[in-house]
Order: sequence, then structure tokens, then C-alpha cells
Amino acid sequence: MERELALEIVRVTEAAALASAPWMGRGNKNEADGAATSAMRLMFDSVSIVGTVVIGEGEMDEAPMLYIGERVGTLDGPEVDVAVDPLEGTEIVSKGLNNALSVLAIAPKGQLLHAPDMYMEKLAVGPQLRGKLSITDPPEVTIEKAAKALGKPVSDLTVMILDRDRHKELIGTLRSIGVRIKFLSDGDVVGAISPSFPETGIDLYMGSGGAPEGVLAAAALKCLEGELQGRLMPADEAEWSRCIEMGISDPLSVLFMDDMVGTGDVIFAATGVTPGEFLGGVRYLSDQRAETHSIVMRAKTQTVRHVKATHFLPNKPYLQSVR
Ligand code: VTB
Ligand code: MG
Ligand code: MG
Repeated sequence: MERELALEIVRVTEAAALASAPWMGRGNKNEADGAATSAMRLMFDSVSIVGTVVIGEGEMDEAPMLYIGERVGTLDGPEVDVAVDPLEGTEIVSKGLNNALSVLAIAPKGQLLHAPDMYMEKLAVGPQLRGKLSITDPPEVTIEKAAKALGKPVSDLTVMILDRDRHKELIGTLRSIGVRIKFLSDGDVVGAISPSFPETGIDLYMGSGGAPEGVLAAAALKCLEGELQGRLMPADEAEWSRCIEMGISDPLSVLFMDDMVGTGDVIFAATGVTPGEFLGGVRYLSDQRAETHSIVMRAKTQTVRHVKATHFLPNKPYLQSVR
């Protein structure tokens, strides 16, 4: 893929972030999500790719746009798989909390796992712990190995985890061995990427979140030399069949980085909507301008760009009025 695509796709996440940010704190997550999704779709129309959405907002009948299988882009250019979450953290935006972002990854056709929409158990780490841990270990063993590899006491480790009842047992174990826990209200893409940004102070990401978000995070971690291991959690017969239909013959097997992103040629972009661990949120300035903070990264070169942009809002056709 041409490197110019990196700049093209960050424009797409910027647009989605700018479109959803006016909904911050209005208690209306669907409007926030809808605004992000339409803006993303509109911006895709000018990107020179023949894109197929492989991770999107759901099936055609439940998602009006950016549904799985939808074609995006100008439809000339390279054939690519597209994974999107126009607004990762709809609830976050509606409540005015932290860590909402717009996120997108592209890779040559066939290289992104078509993750079914169900839970995935995850273990994510930054470069220092890559290859050193296993999701099949009990959590206490994982923590012990991590502390050893990082050369610090267990009590200095910080684990990020979604604040959910289903994590009660895991939280109990982590508390009993004395690690620090930083809870996320939503948005586990940020959780899984955070250990790869040392300034976050987060050492590991554990627990279960959405499988599509797992693939998006894996795409980012390919660019950051981090690692995510995942294991799908089909909850019933229907979810089990869904895995098989989507080409995952052994739904309970551990998914490694290469299973989720089968190429070293992935491009990832994310723009903050509300302030987060490693991205600022959309900030409104004077004179009808707003600032966005994004990261855009290519696995091929491992370049990580932080892009701060100032946008003149009257020039943005996708901004709807908010009442
Ligand atoms: C995660 C997170 C999302 O859902 O996938 C989580 O990344 C998992 O589902 O932002 P539960 O909310 O059921 O725990 C979100 O929080 C919302 O889609
Ligand atoms: Mg979404
Ligand atoms: Mg999401």
C-alpha cells in the first residue's frame, strides 16, 4: 500500500471525531455514533482504494452504513480490507467521560481477521513484554512473569481492564496479589494499545471486550511492536456457528498477532474524541475552529506520527447541528 494512504485515512478518523464531538455529554450515544459513521463514510468517498469493510458496524440489515461487506473508497486503487469503529466509546461520549476515539485500519485484501461480533478474552502488552507472556496462563502467573521481565515489583505494575461485573474474579485475583488496576468505563481499543505508550504508565491490558476491537488493536500493535493475544468467547450455539461461518474453524484457539493481522503492511489511524491515555480529545478553539489529535502509523516502517490539526468548522460539510 502506498504510504500516502496514511494521510488519507487520518483525515477520515479526524472527520468522524469532529462529527461526534458535538454530542459529548448529551446523553445520546446513538446520535454520536451516527454522526461519526456518516462522516467517516463521506470521507472514504475521496480515498483512492477499493475497500471492503471487514470489521464494521454490523450486518447490512442492522447498520445503515459501514456494514460488513460494504465497498468504500473511490473504487480505483489497491484492494484493501478495512476495519472501522467510527466511534469507539459511544457511551463515553454520551456521558462526557474519557478515552473515546475514532479508529480505522487498512491492510491488503484478505489480511485482516473477519472477527465475529462477540466477546474476546485479551492480553495485550507493549514491546518490552512481547513474546514473554501467554493468555493461557492463570493471571497470577502472567503478573509474576511480567514483573520479572520488567524488573519491577508486582506492586509497581498497573493493569488496565474494563470495569465490568464479568471481571469480578479477575479483579479479585489482581487485587490479592497487589497490582494496581486502572479501570476503563468503555473503549478497550485504548486499553490494549496503552501499554505500548510508556507515558501511560500501563503495563498490561487484561480481560474481555469486543472481538472486532481486538483486531483493530492488533493492527495498531503491529505498528508499535506490541502484542495482543486473544481468544474468542462464543457464548452459545449461534455464536459458535458464526465463528465457523466466518472461517474460524477452531473458535477456542488462541489468536496471535499474525492470525488477526496477517501482514506487516497495515496502516492504522485513530483520532481522540474525548481526552484519553495517549490522545487528546477534540478541543474547540475560538473563531469556529477545533483542534484534533490523532496518531497514524504504518507497520512497514514503524513510523508513529502524532498529528495535531486545526480545522475551520464552516468548511466541514458533515457537521450537523446539535440541539
Ligand atoms: C469493548 C469496548 C467498547 O464494549 O469492546 C466493550 O471496546 C465490550 O462490551 O467500547 P461490554 O460493554 O458488554 O463490556 C464497548 O465498551 C462498547 O462497545
Ligand atoms: Mg462502533
Ligand atoms: Mg466499539
